[in-house]
This record gives sequence, structure tokens and C-alpha cells, in this order.
Amino acid sequence: MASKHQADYDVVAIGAGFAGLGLIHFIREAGLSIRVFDRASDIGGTWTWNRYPGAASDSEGYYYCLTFSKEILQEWTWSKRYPGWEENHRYMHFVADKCDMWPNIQLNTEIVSAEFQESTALWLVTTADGDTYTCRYFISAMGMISEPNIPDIKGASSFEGPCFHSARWPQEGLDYAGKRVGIIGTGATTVQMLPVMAETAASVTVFQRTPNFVMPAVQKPMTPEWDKEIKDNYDEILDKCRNHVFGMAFDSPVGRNLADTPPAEVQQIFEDHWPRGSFRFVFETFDDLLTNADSNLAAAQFIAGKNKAKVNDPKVAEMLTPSGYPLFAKRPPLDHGYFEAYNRDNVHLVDIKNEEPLVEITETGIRTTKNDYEFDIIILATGFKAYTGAPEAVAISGRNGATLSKKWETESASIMGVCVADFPNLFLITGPQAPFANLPTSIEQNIMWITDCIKKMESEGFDVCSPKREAEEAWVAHTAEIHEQTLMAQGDKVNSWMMGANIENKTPRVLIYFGGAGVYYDKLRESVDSDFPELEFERIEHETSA
Ligand code: NA7
Repeated sequence: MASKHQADYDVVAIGAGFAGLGLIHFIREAGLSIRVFDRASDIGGTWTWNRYPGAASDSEGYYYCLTFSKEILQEWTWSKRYPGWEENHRYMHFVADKCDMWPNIQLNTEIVSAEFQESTALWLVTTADGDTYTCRYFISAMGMISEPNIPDIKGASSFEGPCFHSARWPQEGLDYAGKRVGIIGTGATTVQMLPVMAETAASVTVFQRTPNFVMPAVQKPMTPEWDKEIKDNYDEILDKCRNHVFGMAFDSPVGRNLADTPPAEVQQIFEDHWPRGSFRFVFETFDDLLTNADSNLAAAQFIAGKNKAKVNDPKVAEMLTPSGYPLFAKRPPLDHGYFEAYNRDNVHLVDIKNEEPLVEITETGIRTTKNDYEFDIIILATGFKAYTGAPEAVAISGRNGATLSKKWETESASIMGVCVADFPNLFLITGPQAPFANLPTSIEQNIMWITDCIKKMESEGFDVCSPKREAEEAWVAHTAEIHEQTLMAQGDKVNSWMMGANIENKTPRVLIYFGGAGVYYDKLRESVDSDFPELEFERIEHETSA
């Protein structure tokens, strides 16, 4: 009888963060074997690599988590509103222990290439040590903001002290107390890191190119009452995430546009919401802040005014004030004391865009066109190659020699961010042209679609699923059309990673589906319900055995 080509595993995935753990749950539940590889020495993904002081989720912890187990949702208690990396890490260990996931995880193992083999319809993956494994389905669970963007700064290797990217924080920790620290970049990472480091470092000097619209986080401890309220209402909370435009448990839309609201009332609504903290300020005030330029400007001015008032030195306050681009053209960070940190004597801000451009890194520090700054430690908080960077860094080759990096040279095309034409039996979790949303929500929705697809193939005896080119073209066109209608389309003006515009020598492109995460999750469901019209399913000839 005809027997299928044997694979080492049904599924091989790279990445043991939220996506890898979620996959282990769903794939095992489907009765299939899975191995998750990670080059890190521990599980945790983002929360293993980003160990910088102050690293925390900007989503509130009680919905920034995996939701497949109601038992875990009830058993795990967050200590605060925005858990830090240590707590996120502990949570992931709790999930892995509780669900006995460790046998499916292989750490300290970097996958360097993956190749689709036409004759067997298996993927062949190769590790850095030269070991090879075959699988029927190959999945990128590497995260959409995980591959560091390390700019080509002259002299970077000449610095005599530690100089590293913020997402390559020394795993053993870094003693920066009493040291002079230079930080390049002012994105969400630096906004979190600066206030904590400034407390014990001798000095922290921040090199800024573009100031951000920063909103208050308003960290607070979990209380027994709040914990009970969350656990009593988890179904409703998850339902909110499932339907929200950014996958968050927010009360929106609010049914009110700023454009139709009298100015005095607008200010009052902003004032009322500002102290509540989180991205709620954007989503629970007015529904037109990301689509109407005037409404956006009013919110932007309010935010800038509030932040400016926190900084004592008027010149520094001015330097920290963003202008010339809309709120959300860059991803706004959340504030845990960022602006107040600049009121300390040991914190300095250098404007490397308008006043003294960065020239080079020297043996002893950073040279600008005007000054030489001496440091003991330099941190490159310079962001990430979002969405495509991690899969591009692995040599992934599909049909007829197609590679992801070549395919995405000018346009980062996919079907709903989960699969790519020319790459059969390859799935991505939060790949390009998926929404930017509360990640665990999107991750689980993606995993459910992928698992349903695999289940169909297994139960109907298919060997290959090939994403259809016309379906990919349709998704690319749809995503671009929506993108154009939002103010985020101006991200190319300000190096936004949301358009890949932060990467030197790379053409800005549409990287994110902005039609709403809830709408997108519906589309994934519709695809399953209509038997995956985006994919072509095939059987191949199998060897005959006695
Ligand atoms: P971001 O938000 O991409 O910020 C990177 C920062 O690094 C930003 O201020 C950049 O300035 C700056 N940068 C990048 N390249 C250079 C060079 N060559 N010279 C000087 N400054 C540079 O990354 P984060 O790590 O802070 O946050 C990443 C996301 O992870 C965050 O949005 C969350 O979703 C989680 P620029 O703005 O381009 O002028």
C-alpha cells in the first residue's frame, strides 16, 4: 500500500515564546508531533532576550497571555498591571510546566536553514551544528519584533566596554551601577529603560533622532479585588480582545468622534482619560483619532502638552516634543517616568538629528559633530527588523529555489500574514501583513487557523498545501488599500518600523493590516469555514510498500 514519507516530526517550529508554547498546545491536541527549537537557553522569546531594566509589556498582563486553558487563566495571578520581563518569564515557565511542554522543546539550537523538498513534500531543517530534521509542516513562531536592527555605525566594534543591542542584553545581567551609560535611540525600549537605569548609573546620556508621542502607563499593583473581578469576567475580557481593533480588552468603539465633539468637551474627555493610562487613551476617548487628521492632531497636541509640562528644562522639554507627524505613525511608547528622568542631574539628552549628528563610536565613547562623550557602556536601543526580519534571517527556501528574503525584497507579501505563495506547508505566526495587535491574541488566532488547516490535510490525506498566488495578490492589495486610508501610512516620513522604514537601504512598505484585528480574526474564521479557499491542496505519489 502507499505509505507517506516519514518525517521526524509532523511540525517543526522555531521560537519558544508565546507562539511556540501555543503551538505545542494546539498541535498536540490535534494528535500530531511537534518540536519547537530555540537558539536561546530558555523559553520566553521576547522576554528572554529583552532583559533590560524596566522591560515590561505595554499590554495589561491579564490579557497579554495565552488563553487556551481556562484553568491557567484562573490559577495564574499577575502581580501588577504591566508585568516585567521576569514575571512574564515566570508565567511562561508556569505554562510549560503545567502543560508538560518541555519534552517538545529543544533549546540552545539555532535553525539556520529550511528547505522544502518537492519529491517528499517534507521540509528539511538544518541546525547551526549541522543536525537535520524533517517535518511535514514548518512554522515560524519567531515573533514579529525579534530580529535586532543594528545600524552600521562607524567604529562600533572599536568601543572598549560593553556595546550591545537592547534585545541582546547580557543573560547574566549587567552591572551598570556607578557607570556612565550611553543609549542610542528613544523608542519604547529606552522609554522603559531610562528611568530605571538613571536611578543607579553614574550618568545616562540619550542620543535622540526622533521624539515620540508617549502616553502614561500608570502602573499599579494587582489587588485581590481586581484579580477577582478579572477572573470572574474572563470570558467577557477575552471576547473584548477577540473583537477589538488592536486585540486589546478595551471598551471601544466608544461611538463618539472627536470631529463631532465641542472643543471644551474634547479637552474634558482627554483630561478624564489621561490618568487612566495605557493605550486606552487612544481607543476609549474617540473613534476617529487614527483616521481623521484634525482629530489626531488634537490628541497629539494634548499628549505633547502634558509631557512637556513634566520636564523642568524648557530646552530639553522642547527637544522631547514630537512634531511633524501624526500620533501612531510611530508606535507610541508607554511612560513609567521617562520625562521626569530628564529632570535628574545625571541624565542628558543629545539631539543627533538637528544639533549634533552622530559621527562614530570610538574606543571610549560616542563622537558627534560637536562633542566626544565618554562611556563605560553603550546600548544600541535601535529597534527591530519588524515582521520579516526573523524569517529572513533563516535561509528558508520554498518551491523552485524561492527564498523569503528575495521574495520580500520590495514588497512583504503574504496571505493574512500566515502563509506565502511559493512556500508550501510553511506557516507564519504574525507574519507580514497581519495586524499589529496585542500579540498573544493574534498568535492564538493564527495558531487556530494553522492547526485547522493541518487537521484538514491530515484527515483528508493531503500532502501539500500551496498558497494561491491570486489570493496573495488580493490580500496585498486589500491591505494596501486600507493602509492608505489611515494616518499610519505616514510612517515612512519618520522611520517607522511599522512600515519597515527604520531599516537602512530598505524600501518602506505596507507591513501591517490595519483593517482591525477583530475583522482580521473573522476573516481567518471565514477561511476555515469555507475550507481554505486561499490554498490549493495536493496529494503526491508515494512509494509503494508491501
Ligand atoms: P524603536 O521603537 O524602533 O526605536 C528605535 C530607536 O532607535 C528610535 O528612536 C530610532 O530613531 C533609533 N535609531 C535607529 N537607528 C538609529 C541610528 N542609526 N542612529 C540613531 N538612532 C537610531 O525600537 P524599540 O526597541 O524602542 O521598540 C521596539 C518595539 O518593540 C516597540 O514599538 C514595541 O512594540 C516593542 P528614529 O525614530 O528612527 O529616528
